[in-house]
Amino acid sequence: MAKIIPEVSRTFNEYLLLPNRTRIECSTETVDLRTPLVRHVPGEAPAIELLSPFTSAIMQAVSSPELAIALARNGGLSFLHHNQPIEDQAAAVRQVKRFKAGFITSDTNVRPDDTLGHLVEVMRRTGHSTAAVTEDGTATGRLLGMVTSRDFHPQRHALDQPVSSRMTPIAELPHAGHEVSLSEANAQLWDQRLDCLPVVDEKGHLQHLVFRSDYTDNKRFPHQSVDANKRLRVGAGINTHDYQERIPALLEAGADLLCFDSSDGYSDWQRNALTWVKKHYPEIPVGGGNVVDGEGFNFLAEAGADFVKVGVGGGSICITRDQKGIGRGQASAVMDVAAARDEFRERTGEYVPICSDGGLVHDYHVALALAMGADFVMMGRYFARFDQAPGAKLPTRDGFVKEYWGEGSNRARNFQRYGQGDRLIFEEGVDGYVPYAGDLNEGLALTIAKIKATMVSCGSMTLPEFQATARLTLVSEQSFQESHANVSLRDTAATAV
Ligand code: RVP
Repeated sequence: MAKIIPEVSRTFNEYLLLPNRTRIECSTETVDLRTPLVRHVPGEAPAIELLSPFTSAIMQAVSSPELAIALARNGGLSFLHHNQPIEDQAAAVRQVKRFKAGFITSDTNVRPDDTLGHLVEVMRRTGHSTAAVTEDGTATGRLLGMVTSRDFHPQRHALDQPVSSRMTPIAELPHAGHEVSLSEANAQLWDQRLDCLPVVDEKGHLQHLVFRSDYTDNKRFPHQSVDANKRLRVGAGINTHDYQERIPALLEAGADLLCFDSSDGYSDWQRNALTWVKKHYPEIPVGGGNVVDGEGFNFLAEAGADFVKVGVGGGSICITRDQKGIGRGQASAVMDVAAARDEFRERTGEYVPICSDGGLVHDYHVALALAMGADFVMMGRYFARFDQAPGAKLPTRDGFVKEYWGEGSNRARNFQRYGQGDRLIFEEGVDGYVPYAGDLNEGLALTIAKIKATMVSCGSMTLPEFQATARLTLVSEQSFQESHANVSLRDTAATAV
């Protein structure tokens, strides 16, 4: 007969934190959310740590270069998804590593012989009113001029005219060489009263645009995740199928760390792949997962995983539990794996961080996951709601939504993740929408503020202290009801998550 685990499989909604004594020096200004990302000896600094314990899911609908840049600037980290050709994923890594604050890669580009009508269409699509005119119409082609929405009017100028008829040609266009610093670029913007300064390389190919409005941008992000050369950090998802070809390309592009992405990481496939990575690239941190218990954690930690992701079936777009009857309540999974991690540390003298992946619906769930022992969290739905996520933003009767689809859905067809052979035989994910939530910088700042406030109530100034001292209580269905407002709300905005 099958073995039945006596503990009930529980999830975050079933728990609340009890307040602990808050000392005077413990405030939201003094709370430090620093956390280790990779295996290390306790007491020694980990090779990579995050100043905010957030990573974005290894998903098409979530981890694009734009999102990775925004998240790393806020102290977290993205794992760029592997459900794309190797060269595309490597190019995405390169895009993040080449990011220079204030130096924008132009996303609104046309050729000189494109029509003004085409330009209007491109500007409408990107929402930007400044376009680079390059020889081949790409962001890195030879720069021939610039054209802005102030240079023509769709009612005044024939839309079948070429862009070249209205652009400012390069000979008359102030621009800078690629060695220009941000402060020099800004000086030029102000001295010459420009809105935008194109930066070109020695062959005249466009590299970046610097806008006047980005001038103060850099000061907004004191906690950025950066490498020794001050470049933003970025991770890359890999699978157990083509890793031998994919990894060299990702590392060549500058990926800081890797993570095997699988709905079930407790497998010989993943152990063999981890062994291969550790043999060929011992200096590169690589995570494994997903698992839901101590047994799975030990298996991957012993195979060399530098961190282990926890969670099966709890993702907001996930139907693995419906389809296969596999999974575990996320709270039980995190607490079980955290206990195994601590036991592994006692036994081996090495600390292997764990990540709670999926099923975090409310901001306070993040605090619960951290209190339960997670070193950091991974979220898909949460990040998919922001401007920087790749899904389309669509209007509905009640406001805007963003597209969000699972890697196990027919839309993503990520068969490498689901171990169903070389094609997806049945879906393990759905294709849907999430409420649009605006700019990541603002949304994440709010979430961080709430987590810090929770930690202050629990009297903790650091995450290790929070994990060591937090007290959790199980809630009954009745007390869960009591937790919500029990009046008719005047302002519905107050209920928005
Ligand atoms: P959520 O944050 O609840 O949206 O969950 C995101 C997580 O769900 C991912 O990090 C991944 O582990 C899992 N996932 C991704 N696709 C699917 C699926 O199609 N079933 N599940």
